[in-house]
Amino acid sequence: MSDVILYFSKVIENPLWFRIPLGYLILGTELEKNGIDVSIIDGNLEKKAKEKITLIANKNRKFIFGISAMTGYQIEDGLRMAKFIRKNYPKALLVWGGWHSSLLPHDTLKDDLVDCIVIGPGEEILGELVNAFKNNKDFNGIAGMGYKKNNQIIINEMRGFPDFSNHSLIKWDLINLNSYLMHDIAPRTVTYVSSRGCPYRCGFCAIKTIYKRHWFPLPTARVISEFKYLKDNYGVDGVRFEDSNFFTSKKRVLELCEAMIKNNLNFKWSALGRPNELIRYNQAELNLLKKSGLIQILVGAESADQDALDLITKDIKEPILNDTIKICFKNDISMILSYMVGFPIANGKDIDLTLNRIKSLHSQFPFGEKNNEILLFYYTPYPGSDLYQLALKYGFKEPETLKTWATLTLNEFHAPWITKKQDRKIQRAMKTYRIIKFYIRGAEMLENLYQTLHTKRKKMFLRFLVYMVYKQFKYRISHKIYFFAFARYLFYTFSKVPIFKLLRDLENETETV
Ligand code: B12
Ligand code: SF4
Repeated sequence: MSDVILYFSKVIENPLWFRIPLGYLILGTELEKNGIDVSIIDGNLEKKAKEKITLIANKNRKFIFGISAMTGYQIEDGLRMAKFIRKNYPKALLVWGGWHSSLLPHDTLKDDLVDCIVIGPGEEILGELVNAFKNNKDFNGIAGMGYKKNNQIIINEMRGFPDFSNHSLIKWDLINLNSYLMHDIAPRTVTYVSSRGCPYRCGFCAIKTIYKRHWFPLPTARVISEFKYLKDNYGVDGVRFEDSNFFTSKKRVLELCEAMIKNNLNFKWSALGRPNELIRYNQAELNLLKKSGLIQILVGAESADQDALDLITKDIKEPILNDTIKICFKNDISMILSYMVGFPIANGKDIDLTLNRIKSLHSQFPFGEKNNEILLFYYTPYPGSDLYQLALKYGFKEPETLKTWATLTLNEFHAPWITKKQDRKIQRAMKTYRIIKFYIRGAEMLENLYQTLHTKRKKMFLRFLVYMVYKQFKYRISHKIYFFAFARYLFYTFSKVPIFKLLRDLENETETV
C-alpha cells in the first residue's frame, strides 16, 4: 500500500499525448530516497486508472493523493479523479501541484476537491508535507504550500528554489518506461529536462512567473550519467530535450555535445530554442552540434508582426528568424516553427502579417518536408503571464471556478477581440496546415507500415497498395498539392478504426514552446 499516489491527469480527453511524467519521476525519486513509498499513475496511459488505484490504496489508511495539472483539460480529469478519491477514500489528502495551482494557488484552494496545493518545484515541499501529514503535524511551517484550516485558505510564505543539481539520479523504474519510449526522432526516444527556468520574459509565458527569470542547468556529468543509464538499461537512442530554453548557455550546450560524443552515446536529439540562438554558433560549433546528434529544433517564432513581438516582449527582431532558418536548412537540422495569432493588439493586424508570412515561408523553404513543420495556434491568455492583464482589458472573461479553467484550451479559445471575419481566416489557414500535416504524418506512417509488411505472397498485394498510397502522399508533399484531400476525407470517415484514429489524433496534436 502506497503512502503517496501521484496521479498525472489526462491532457486531452482521448489520450495520445503520453509523454514521460518527468515532474512526477523527480518527485517520486526524492520521496523514495527518504523512505516514502510512492506510486505513479498516468491517466494518459492507464486505461483503468481507477482499478489500479483500488489495488494500491487502502480505505482505512491515510495517504496522499497528488494531482498534477496544467491549465486546461488536465484540471477536468484531475477533478474527476479527486471526486472518486474523496468518495471512496475519505482518509486521503488531496494535494494539487503543477502549473495551474502554482499560478493560481488561492483560486485553486477554493474548490472542495482540493485540500492542499504546492507552488512551483515540489521536490522539497512534498517531502515535508508528507512527513507533517503522517505525524499529524500542522502545515504552517512548510514554505511554498497552501492549505485550508477552519474553512480559511492559508498560503504559506514562498520558498526559494531547491538545488536541482543536488538531487539523486532519476529512478526511471517508478514508471514502465518502455511504454513511453517513442519511435520518434530515433526508435527509442525519451523526453528529458536538463535545465529549469528561462532568463527571458515573453509576455504570454508562465515560466517567468514561477522561475523569476532564473535558469538552473543540471551539471553535464549528471546528464551524461542519466543518458548512459538509459542507453544501457532501456536501449534509449534518442532524446527530446523539453527544457524551456535549452540553448540558454552556448558554453554548456557545446560542453554537453562534446560529452555526448566522448561517451559514444550515439543519440539523436532535439530541443526547444529561440530564433536568436542558433545564429550565435560558428560553423565548427554547428558541426559539433550535428556530430553529437542534433537533428531538430523547435523554435518559438510567435509572430510576424514586430508590434506583436514587442507587445509580448519577445526581445527579438523579426528578420532574425530568416537567418536561423537558413542556418538550419544549410546544416540539415530540421525545424518546427511555432506561431500564434490573435494577440490583444489593435485591429488584429498581427493576423494578416503572420498568415502571409507562413505562406511565404512555405513557398521559400522546405517546410512540409523532412520533418520541417510550421505550427499555428491562437494566442491563449494563461494566468500568471504579463499579457493576461491586457487580455482582461480587451474583454477576456476570467473563468471563475476550477472547473471552468478546464475549458481554456489552446485549440478552442476564441478571443473576444477577434472579429468573425478574422476568425474564419484563421480557421481556414489552420485547416490548410492540418491537411499538410495529415499528408506528412500519413507519409511517415505509410513508409513505416510498408517496411514492416512481409514480402510473402499473401501480403504482397497489401504492400503494393500501401506503397502506391505512400507515393501519392509523397507526390503531394513534394509538389505542395493539398487541394481535394480525398484520402483525408476517407480517414475521417473511418476514423473509429484504430490506425485512422491515431492519425487523426496526431494531426490534431499541438506542441508547446
Ligand atoms: C512537456 C510539456 C507538455 C506535454 C505534457 C507532458 C508531461 N508529461 O508533462 C504536453 C505536450 C502534453 C503539453 C501540453 C500543453 N502544455 Co505544456 N509543457 C511541457 C513542458 C515543455 C515541459 C514539462 C516538464 O516535463 N517539465 C519538467 C518537470 C520536471 O517540471 P514540472 O512538470 O513543472 O514539474 C515540477 C513542478 O511543476 C511540480 N509539480 C508538478 N506536478 C505536481 C504535482 C504535485 C502533486 C506536486 C506536489 C508538485 C507537482 O513539481 C515538479 C518537480 O519540480 C512545459 C515547460 C517546462 N519546461 O516545464 C510546458 C508547459 C507546462 N505547458 C504549458 C501549456 C500552456 C501547455 C498547453 C496548455 C498548451 C498547448 N500547446 O495546448 C498544453 C495543455 C493541453 C491541455 N489540453 O491541457 C505551460 C503551462 C502553463 C499553464 N498555465 O498551465 C508550460 C509551462 C509552457 C509555458 N511556456 O508556459 N505540455
Ligand atoms: S517563451 Fe520560451 S524564451 Fe520566452 S520566456 Fe517562455 S520559455 Fe523563455
